[in-house]
Amino acid sequence: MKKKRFYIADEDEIKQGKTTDIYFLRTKEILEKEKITKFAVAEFTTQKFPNDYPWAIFAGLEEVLKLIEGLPVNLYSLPEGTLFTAKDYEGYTVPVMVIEGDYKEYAIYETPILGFICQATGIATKSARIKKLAKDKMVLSFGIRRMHPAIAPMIDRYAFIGGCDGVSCVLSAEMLGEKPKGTMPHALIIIMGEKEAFASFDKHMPEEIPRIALIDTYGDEKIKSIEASEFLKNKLFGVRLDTPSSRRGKMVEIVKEVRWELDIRGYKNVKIVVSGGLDEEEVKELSASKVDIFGVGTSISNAKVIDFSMDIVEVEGLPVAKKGKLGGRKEVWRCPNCLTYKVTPSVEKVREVICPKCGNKMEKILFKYIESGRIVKEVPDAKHIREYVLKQIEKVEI
Ligand code: PCP
Repeated sequence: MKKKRFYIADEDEIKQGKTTDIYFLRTKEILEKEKITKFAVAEFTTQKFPNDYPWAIFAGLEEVLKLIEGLPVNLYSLPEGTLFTAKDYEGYTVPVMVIEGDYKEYAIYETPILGFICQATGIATKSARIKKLAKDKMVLSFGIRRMHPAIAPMIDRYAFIGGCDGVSCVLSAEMLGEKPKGTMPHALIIIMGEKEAFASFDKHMPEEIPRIALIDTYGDEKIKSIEASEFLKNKLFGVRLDTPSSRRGKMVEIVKEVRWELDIRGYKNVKIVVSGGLDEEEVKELSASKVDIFGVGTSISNAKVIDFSMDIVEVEGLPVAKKGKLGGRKEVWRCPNCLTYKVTPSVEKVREVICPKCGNKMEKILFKYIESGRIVKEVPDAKHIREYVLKQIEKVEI
């Protein structure tokens, strides 16, 4: 193995299944040596979400397709960005993805597939929850500094798909086809001094970069917001409050004061950006206040994973699920109106399902994405998936 600078798996190693757990490699070896070929259907489900979330945003599919492409298997899945519940209306677990084929052909990929969807779905779900709590306010993903840089583009992709309006990472934005979003760091002010930093930012940054002055480095948020407004006048787009926790009494009150003082001096257009230690409670509380933009880091980039598992439920057409799991292949239906889920056994060949909650006709929502290793259904780009997510979260409670 070539000497690595960083402790990461590269694309080829992931594609070759080298990030698998050893016991899958041993299983594959045994099945090959015993010349056992069994057509197995395996599904991906989760028993419950972290913190009893009522719903989650399924994500990670595009990367799974790239991993599985070329293997002699079929793959069915919820579309990327689909809001789902862990259990259906009657409490049956909802399969989000199904893979089928000769088991030994896909055995070693269980680990990387789970890795892709568990973390991606966790980040997209947290991002969607924070975006919903932020109401119409902008949410920027500032959290890659808390995670291994090798996964920065992944974190920001799913933060964006989940609903964030922008990401701060240069490479992530490039891969998303977006412009990176950010303000200025305390470091610039510590090195140059406040007014010099504001003036130089304005002098050197291209016009389209919003002039957002960071005002909590040394002084009082109210006083410094006024000073920055009077210094940059109509060039000032906003002020960022990243008040350290030791000074962060009631942020809602600080924001109210800043808004009042700026408004009575005619700086009604100056936006208020808040960042630092924001999670659901803080965003919920502040979204009712005069904050315009939230900079959210750790709570999204370090979001709890969704604990998916893969389970073989059918072998050679016979139901074989282990204890605690439901046997046999299943159809997954979702109500287009209230997003309620219903799972039916495929053997029953159910043709129509009426939503038990709102009476609407439900729709099948597991689609074939891979047929004999060939991708037969494309995943839309991140922007379209984000819009799909925003439409769905309008229909549900947090
Ligand atoms: C942090 C930095 C991040 C924010 C806060 C994310 O401020 O701006 O973008 O924080 P979170 O992870 O708590 O949500 P600082 O650490 O003060 O850094 P800087 O001076 O670079 O803005």
